[in-house]
Amino acid sequence: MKKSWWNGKVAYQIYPKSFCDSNGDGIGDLRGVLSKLDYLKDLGVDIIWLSPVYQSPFVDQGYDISDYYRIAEEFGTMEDFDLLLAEAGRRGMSIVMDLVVNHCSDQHEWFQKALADPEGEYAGYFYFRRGRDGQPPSNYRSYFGGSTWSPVPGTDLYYLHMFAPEQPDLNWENPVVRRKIYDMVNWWLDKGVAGFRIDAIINIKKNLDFPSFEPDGPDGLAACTNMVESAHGIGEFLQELKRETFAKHDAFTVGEVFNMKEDELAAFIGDEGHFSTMFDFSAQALTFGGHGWYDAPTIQFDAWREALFNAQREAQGVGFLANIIENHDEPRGASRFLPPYAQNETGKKLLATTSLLLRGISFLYQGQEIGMTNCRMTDISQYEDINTIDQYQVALRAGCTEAEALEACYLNSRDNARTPMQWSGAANGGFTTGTPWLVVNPNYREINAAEQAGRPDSLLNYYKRLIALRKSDAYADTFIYGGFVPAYETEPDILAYLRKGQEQTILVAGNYGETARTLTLDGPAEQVLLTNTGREAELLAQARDEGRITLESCESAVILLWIQ
Ligand code: TEU
Ligand code: CA
Repeated sequence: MKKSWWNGKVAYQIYPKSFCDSNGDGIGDLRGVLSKLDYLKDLGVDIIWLSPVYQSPFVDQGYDISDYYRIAEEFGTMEDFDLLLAEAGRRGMSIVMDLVVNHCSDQHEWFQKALADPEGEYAGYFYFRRGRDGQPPSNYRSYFGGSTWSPVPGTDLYYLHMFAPEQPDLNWENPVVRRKIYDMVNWWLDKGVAGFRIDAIINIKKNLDFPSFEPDGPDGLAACTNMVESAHGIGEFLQELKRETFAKHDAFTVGEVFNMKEDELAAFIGDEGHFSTMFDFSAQALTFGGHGWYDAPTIQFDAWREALFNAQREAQGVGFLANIIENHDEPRGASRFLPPYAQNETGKKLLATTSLLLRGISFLYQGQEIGMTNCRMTDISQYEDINTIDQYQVALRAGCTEAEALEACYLNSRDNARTPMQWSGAANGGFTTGTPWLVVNPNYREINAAEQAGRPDSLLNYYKRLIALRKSDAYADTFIYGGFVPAYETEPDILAYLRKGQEQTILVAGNYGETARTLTLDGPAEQVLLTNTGREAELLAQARDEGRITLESCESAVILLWIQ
């Protein structure tokens, strides 16, 4: 596989609205991000991915862009952005932007012009279609509920939106649209951003027949993913995008790819792939399959381990996946993946160890490094997320009580990840001096960055050690380029793997069970590089004396097995 500058980088996702508010208006902003660059550098972060900071009406929190060339007023100015870019660069960190080009905002000039002249040039920037017998062109349910087709006022036309009605889909079949998108991407790359996280990208290729599908819910609609899965040829768009933009700048790109077709992994992330990497959502996908959040399956340990291992095996020799525990669309990983007895710092360190030493590009999401958790709301009105409000209604319509519907949101809501970053034990977790735009999780008094920075055995300090180990001169080559081999797969509760480098084999083992487990080692232990319990010396002694290690409940160990 080709080597690239980003191979060994550690990335950190910032959700700007919830990260740090510099001016007391209750909304995080770019100056707030700027004030935390040293914090991120100290953590070991190389690449900062900013969720959208462009001008937006914020119907979907910035994923509805009304001007790709402007910074949202709420977040600051282009001068603030340029300063952030320069200051990140000065610290050896890069900025990656969010590229949201499946759709724009209905307030974007293009869409406004299209509405003003529904038969004119700008209508061709979108999917305007005639209805069938007074009905929309097809029966797709959008990702946020309701039809994907909304009427174009004053006509018998409908426009397509895979997400909210305020997010009209851009017509990628139109070469003028593609050209304008490429120009915009190059404009940001010329400015000095290192690359992009690419939003909802699988949706850009439509089945232009827009066939209807068998309804799959009480609303009489069918998931719009059916249409995406019946579309072919996305690779042509993505290769052109890469050729016209990313490739010219050696940019780093990470795709948000759901519903990929089988055997397309190499096309997406191989040496000549569309992207540098793409997120491994195989763990998140374990919660799909119900009718909504109210009947979403919960994650079982064995299925989770198998999903992770399969993804790792498939990517090996093909490319790098990007490994995550959580992001702005998911509940908090600590709440989702850890059983009740592991919902503490030791358990969170275990989860961190599993994720960060996998083969691939490590991504952290803001607050993960201090172990932020899901936030219990007492009323649906406390939620801001459009998806959550829809899913609450879906649950009620399916017969859930209000309490049950709220519980489904507590477990699954995207707002779990969007509550403000917990910087300190001060009011509002130190996020703002004003009124925060979204509830602050009341556990900020116990869980916050300031407390953890001052405590050597905190989760935050463990993350620093873990990232430093991953990037250390002695072991980076193994952690970046080494192979992935599952280990102790038949041991209950154990999630373990070997990273096999040219001259090193490193065992990463974690006990997710409630009782201690003993593992017989495959060879002599050279060194115990890290544990989440401070038991490096004990485990090394046991390994040398007995050729095995006993991991306590929720304990993890990283062991250099032998030097060939
Ligand atoms: O998400 C794409 C996407 O498919 C989501 O709807 C995802 O399935 C869902 O959030 C899981 O809970 C991206 C962004 O990450 C998301 O924040 C945006 O709302 C969406 O695109 C539209 O831009
Ligand atoms: Ca602000």
